[in-house]
Amino acid sequence: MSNQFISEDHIRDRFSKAMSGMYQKEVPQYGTLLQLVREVNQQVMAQNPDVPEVAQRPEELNRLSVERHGAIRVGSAQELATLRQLFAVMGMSAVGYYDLSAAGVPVHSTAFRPVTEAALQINPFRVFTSLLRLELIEDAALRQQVSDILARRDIFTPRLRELLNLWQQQGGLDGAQADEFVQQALETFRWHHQASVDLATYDALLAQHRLIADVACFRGPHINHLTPRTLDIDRVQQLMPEYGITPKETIEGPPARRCPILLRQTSFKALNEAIDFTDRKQGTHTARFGEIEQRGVALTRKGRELYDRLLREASAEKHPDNASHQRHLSAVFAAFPDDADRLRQQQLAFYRYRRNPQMAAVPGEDLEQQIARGAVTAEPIIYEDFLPVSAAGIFQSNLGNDTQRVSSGNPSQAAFEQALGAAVIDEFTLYQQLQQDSIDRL
Ligand code: OOG
Ligand code: NI
Repeated sequence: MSNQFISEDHIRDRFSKAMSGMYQKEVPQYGTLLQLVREVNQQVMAQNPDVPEVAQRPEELNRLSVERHGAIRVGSAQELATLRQLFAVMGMSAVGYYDLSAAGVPVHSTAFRPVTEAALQINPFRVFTSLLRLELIEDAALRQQVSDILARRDIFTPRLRELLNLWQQQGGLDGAQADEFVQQALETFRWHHQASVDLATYDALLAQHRLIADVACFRGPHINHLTPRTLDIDRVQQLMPEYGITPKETIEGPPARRCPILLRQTSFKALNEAIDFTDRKQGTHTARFGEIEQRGVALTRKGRELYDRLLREASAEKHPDNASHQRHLSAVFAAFPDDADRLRQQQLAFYRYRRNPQMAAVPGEDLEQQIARGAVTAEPIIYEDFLPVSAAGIFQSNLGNDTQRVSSGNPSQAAFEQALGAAVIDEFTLYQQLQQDSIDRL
């Protein structure tokens, strides 16, 4: 029986491709961005055959061409909890907790993503998922209105709910059911030209916070961006205007380095799209954009503390244009070691260790001695998660400069997990485990 089931990884692969197809149709500028990223990735690989992202692992090439992340924002605990089940069908678990209220955005978030090495290799598709924090809306009447609107909608199709039950009963989905699941799941992420409220309600929520209007005024949590992975984000940022795309002013995250760390991101500005309201009035809504990312090595807690400290230090000085922002960042990040030996020896970053089959092991040698002799290689473990300060920067650039900020609530991982119906996985534990597994295999 169970061998008729399609693996979770392949359902995820189909879903991420279907989602990318849908988003290219809905937002043609995203298709242009994909084309630009493909061209730049090809140039980088042609000019620099030993670019670390691919030279060390040819199988990374498959990953690079399918890799995407996306983001959605939901309004209630029930919606979040059902999403957890939906993503479980595709082998995606909630990893990490991100408090965005610290940056004036009334949400907290997690990333649904695959967690095993094998699953990440097939397709690392992730969905950054935010839950509106109604308690941060100060106006009590408005808070009640939003919660009433949200209580009236169902963001999942009836057939999707049936398929989720079937998956639970059977322990999997066969080929036809998997295809149907992908189609039904896609409906949750689709754009709606029609709002579920009248224009006056939309305007009132917009005035409270743009994000509240985005979450509450539509039938579903439209996917608001998709993000391919590039091998040269500085080049793509520079080329965007030539392709008719307006980039966000600055690239988020660490500066360019010889050994890339964590995650660098930039996006194009959200489009202003025509909306029909329930009172037949016309208006517009600004939500959907495109983004690119470049990923580097995952940092240990110690490395992450250093990153956070340097980023804070750098933020004391504002540089609105990207070139001077990057120069300033590079100067501050001179304090972050930039060679693999020091990153490893100071336990700042995670590595995957492999034995060189051509060289014999020498008894009594420690790991660093084996690496120095070339008997063991250390390759960076790629960071698969997100960065709250960068995420806030992406949110802000798409909410417009007139955005009202909410007072920063306390981060509340416990409340988030209660809504989710499960604990989120700690990302550091995952990377530590991958590194340890590779050491054990030596
Ligand atoms: C999510 C923004 C965060 C990222 O890549 O950091 C994000 C959103 O705008 O809903 O996607
Ligand atoms: Ni993103």
